[in-house]
Amino acid sequence: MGANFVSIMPQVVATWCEEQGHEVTLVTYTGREDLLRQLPENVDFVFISTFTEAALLSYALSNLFRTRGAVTAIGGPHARCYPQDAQKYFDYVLGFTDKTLIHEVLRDRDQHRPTGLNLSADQQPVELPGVSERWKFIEQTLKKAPFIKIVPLLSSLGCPYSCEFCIDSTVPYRPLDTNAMKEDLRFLLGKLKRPRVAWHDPNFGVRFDPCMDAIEEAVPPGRIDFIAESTLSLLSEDRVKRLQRNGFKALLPGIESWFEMGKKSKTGKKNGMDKVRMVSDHVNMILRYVPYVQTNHIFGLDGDEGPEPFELTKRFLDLSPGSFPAYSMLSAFGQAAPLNLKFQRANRVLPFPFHFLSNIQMNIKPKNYSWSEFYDHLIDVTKYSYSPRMIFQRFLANGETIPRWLNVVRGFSSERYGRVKYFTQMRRLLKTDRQFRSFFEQETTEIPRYFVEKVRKDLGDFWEWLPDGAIRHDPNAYLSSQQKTCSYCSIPGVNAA
Ligand code: B12
Ligand code: SF4
Repeated sequence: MGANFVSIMPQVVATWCEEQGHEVTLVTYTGREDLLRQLPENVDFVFISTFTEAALLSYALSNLFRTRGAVTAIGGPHARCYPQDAQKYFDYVLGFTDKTLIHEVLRDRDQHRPTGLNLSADQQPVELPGVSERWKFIEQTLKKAPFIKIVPLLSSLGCPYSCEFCIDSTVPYRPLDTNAMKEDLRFLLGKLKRPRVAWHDPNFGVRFDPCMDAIEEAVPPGRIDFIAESTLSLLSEDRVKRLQRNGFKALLPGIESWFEMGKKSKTGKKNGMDKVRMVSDHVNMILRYVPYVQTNHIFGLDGDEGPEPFELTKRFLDLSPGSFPAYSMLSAFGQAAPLNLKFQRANRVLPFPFHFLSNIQMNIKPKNYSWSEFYDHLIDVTKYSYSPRMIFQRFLANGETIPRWLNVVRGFSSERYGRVKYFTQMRRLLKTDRQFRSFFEQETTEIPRYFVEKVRKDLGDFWEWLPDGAIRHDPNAYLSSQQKTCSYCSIPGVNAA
C-alpha cells in the first residue's frame, strides 16, 4: 500500500497491543521493500492488514510466520469480505475490531487450525487512539512517502446512505468525538510544517457543521491541506466555499452511474444526458473553489446497457475537463454488500484469483454485455479520458501547480497505460485463448495460465510460501454461509460453533 494511502487501523492495532505491554514492530509494505529482510524474526503473534488484491501475499506471509511458530491474525477489507477463505490460512480472522476484541485475542493467543476463529465486535469502534498516541507509527510510515506526506484521519465511521453495492450500506453512520479531532489536528500542527490530512471517512461531511466548526477552532485558515471523499449531495456551494476557506484541496465525489444512484448525487430521477449536465455543473462549481476533484465512476452495473454509459462519461469529461475521472469495474467483494448475494444466487461471480480484485477486474459476468464488448468500451473510454488532448485540457482547467501536475502524471501513468494495457490483454486473450475464454464464460473454473503466471511473477519469493490451493476461492462462499442452518438453534446463517 503506497505510504500515503495506508489505513489507520494497523497503527491503531499496534497502539492497542503496546498498551497491553507487548513489544510491537509495524511494517508497512509499499511494494518496494525487500519484505523478507524487513520482517522481524522472533515474533509470537502477527497481525496482517490487507485489501483483497494483496490477500495471496498475506496468505504466504501467514504460512511463513506459522512455520516459525507464530500465531497469525488477519484484519481489514479482505477479512471483512472473505472471512471463510481467510479462516483456512489464519488462526484469527477479525471483522469489526475494537480494543476489547484485540485484548481478547491477545489473551487467547492460541493456534486455531485447520480453521481459524472468525471474530467480530458488534459494531465499529466508538473511539480510536489519537494521532499523538499513534505518532511513532505514523512517522515511520511517512518516511516512506516520497515528496508529499499525507496523514490519515477519521471523523466518522459508517454511512447513512445505502448504495447497495457498498460495504458500508448496512453500517450505521457514527460520528467520532470532535474534541479528539481537534486534538489530532493541533498535534499535527505542532509536528509538521505543513500538514496534509486525508479524511478516510467513507463519506466525509455528513455532519458538516460540527465537523467544520471543529476544524475552524483547531486550525488557522490554510495551515493544513485536506483531502476528503464526499457525496455530491453534501456539497452545496456554501459548503464548498467553507471547505475552500479551510484548506480543502482535493475532493473525491462518487458519481457511480448515469442511470442509478440519483439520491447520492442529488440528481433525483434525472438520468442519462440530463444527469450528465447536472453533475457536470455541480463538479464545475466545486472546481471553482477546490483545485483537485476526482470523480468516481463505476462501469458494469446492471442498469448499464450498450455504448451509452461510456459515451455519456465522455460527454461529462468534455463538459468538466478539470475533473480527474477514476473508474472502477463493478466487483462483488465476497460478503461486502447484500447485493453480492444477488450475483451469487444468479451464479454470476467468477473465481478470479484475489490478486486481480482491485476494482480493475470486474469479477461479475456483465448483465448486458459480452466480455469482449465490455472490454472494447473500457479501452475506448480509458483512451479518451487520458488522451494527450484530455490531459492538456485538464492541465489548463486546473488552477494550482500540484493538482495540475498530479493530473498529468496520473493521466500518463497507471490510469492510462496500466489499464489500457490490461484491458487490451484481456481482449486479446479472449479472442485467442480458448481456455481463457471458457473461464470467462464459466464453462470451466480452472484458473487460466495467464493469471497463474502473473501471480507467480508478482509474488516472487513468496510464491513458494503460498499454501496449496490458495490461488482458488469459492466465489459463492457468502451465499453458502447464509444457507447453512445451524443444527443447534435452527437459524439459517448462524453457526453455534
Ligand atoms: C478510505 C478508503 C480508501 C483510501 C484509504 C485506503 C486505506 N488504506 O484504508 C484510498 C482512497 C487510498 C483507497 C484506495 C483503494 N481502495 Co479503498 N476504501 C476506503 C473506504 C472508503 C474506507 C476504509 C476505512 O478506512 N474505513 C475506516 C475503518 C476504521 O473501518 P473499516 O475499514 O471498516 O475497518 C474495520 C475492520 O475492517 C477492522 N480492520 C481494518 N483494518 C484492520 C487491520 C487489522 C490489523 C485488524 C486486526 C483489523 C482491521 O477494524 C476496523 C474497525 O472495525 C472503504 C469503503 C468503506 N466504506 O469502508 C474502501 C475500500 C476499503 N477500498 C477498496 C478498494 C478496492 C480500494 C482500491 C483497490 C481501489 C482502486 N482500484 O483504486 C484502492 C487500493 C489502493 C492501494 N492498493 O494502494 C475496497 C476494498 C475491497 C477489498 N476487499 O479489497 C473497499 C471496501 C471499497 C469497496 N470497493 O467496497 N481506499
Ligand atoms: S454514499 Fe458512499 S460510503 Fe455511503 S453507502 Fe453510498 S457508496 Fe457507500
